[in-house]
Amino acid sequence: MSDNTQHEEELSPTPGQRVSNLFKRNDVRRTTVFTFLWTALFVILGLYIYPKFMPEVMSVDMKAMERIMVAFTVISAPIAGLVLGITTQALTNRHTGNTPPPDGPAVRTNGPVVVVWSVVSGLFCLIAVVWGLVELNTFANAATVDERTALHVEVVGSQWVWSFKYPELGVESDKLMLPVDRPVTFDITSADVNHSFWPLQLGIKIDANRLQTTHINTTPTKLGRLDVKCAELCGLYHAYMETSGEVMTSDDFNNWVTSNGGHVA
Ligand SMILES: [Cu+2]
Repeated sequence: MSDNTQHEEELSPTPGQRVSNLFKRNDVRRTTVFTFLWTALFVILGLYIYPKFMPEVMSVDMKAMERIMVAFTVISAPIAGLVLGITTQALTNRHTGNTPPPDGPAVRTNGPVVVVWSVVSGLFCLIAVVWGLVELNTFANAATVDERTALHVEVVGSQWVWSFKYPELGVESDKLMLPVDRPVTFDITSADVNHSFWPLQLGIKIDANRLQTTHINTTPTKLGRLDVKCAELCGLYHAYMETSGEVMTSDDFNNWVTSNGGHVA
């Protein structure tokens, strides 16, 4: 071993020292504080504020959708927090004067830091994948209904309206009326171009294709207003291709059926 190598080994800091040296830098400390503040803000927004702006939860599917939105916002909060933390530090600490700005070693060459961010962001991705698969299973279970007892609704999308037919009850409507707590099987098709059937509060969405029937099941679990939109760009008035509906009690639903000329099974 040459004298030169020995000298370098004595000087080269351990990984722990490199991290603690990094945190002696004022800019790194400020960035860390900003990162924590931004992360906390996004965690609070994700947990308490965003769900208030989402459609009301009226089925198991929509509950799963809400959990996914909340979980993914919280998981991504530290990443957004770090980016905005660095940005805030850079924008609030402008260098003035004629001297060149102070510069330290680049963070990207700091081994421990690189390992930490790779492992941590890898873990976030893994959690997101596992969480997504678990919720997919929730959707699969919620979609399993007994089709003999389920209410059948035939949905037709056309430029630019939705129509709903209840074959067992002899009723047709341009509003989506459903009884609460009864499984529903939707049979969906299109009269012209491709559309996508999206009753927001039920947390389901499926293509409505010409010459083809797609199926999706769910069970409304809460009384209230439904909004139905088209989620596939389908022409000039796509944005206006929407209607409303209601999840009602079984008695109210039967009344609606009979008052519209249908018969209750
Ligand atoms: Cu459409």
